[in-house]
Amino acid sequence: MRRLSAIPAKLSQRQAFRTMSQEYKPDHSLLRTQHSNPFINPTMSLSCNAVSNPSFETGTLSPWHAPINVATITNGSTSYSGNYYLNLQTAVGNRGNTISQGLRHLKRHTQYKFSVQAQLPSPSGSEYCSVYVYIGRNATVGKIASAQLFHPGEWMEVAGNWVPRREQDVLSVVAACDSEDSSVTGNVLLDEIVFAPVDCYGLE
Ligand SMILES: [Ca+2]
Repeated sequence: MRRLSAIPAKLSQRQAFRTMSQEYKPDHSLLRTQHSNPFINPTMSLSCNAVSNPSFETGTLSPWHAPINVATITNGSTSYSGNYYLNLQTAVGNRGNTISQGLRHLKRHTQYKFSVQAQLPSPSGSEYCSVYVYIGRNATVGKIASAQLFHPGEWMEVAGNWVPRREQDVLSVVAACDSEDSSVTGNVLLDEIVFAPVDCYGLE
């Protein structure tokens, strides 16, 4: 008798849960504020970030382009997010090396936010290194962000804003290091490169 009476009780709990599930509608405005970092929400990252292989988690450089033998994808606990990061060697004469990739389906007249995590590996033979980011062919006209890195072993966000003028364009990230001995090359670590409309961050 007890078992018979228990079964309807369980059924009614299930029915109640089903009803609650059907009535539950996620609040997307809440989702945006809570997940301001698009990497916390994989769905948002896919729909928002215009950058492919943004955190180098494929373990390869593609579809980023770089000069031969200066861009190394590394696996280790140093990474800012995921398992991999990019180790970009800078050029002699205190000059920069660049990674770039073509972006598609950009929304014109829409405010985008760019950010990249950058770090000087320790030890560093350079006085400081810098990161410079631009869109298109002209590094001056297309400048999005720049920053100087002074403190080895710390990830630092380099961020800026941009309004795309074309649906397709090229994103370039340059790393250069400054040393008294200009024959020395430096290294800058890069990870989690995001270029996404600001409304994806819940900033609108
Ligand atoms: Ca990563």
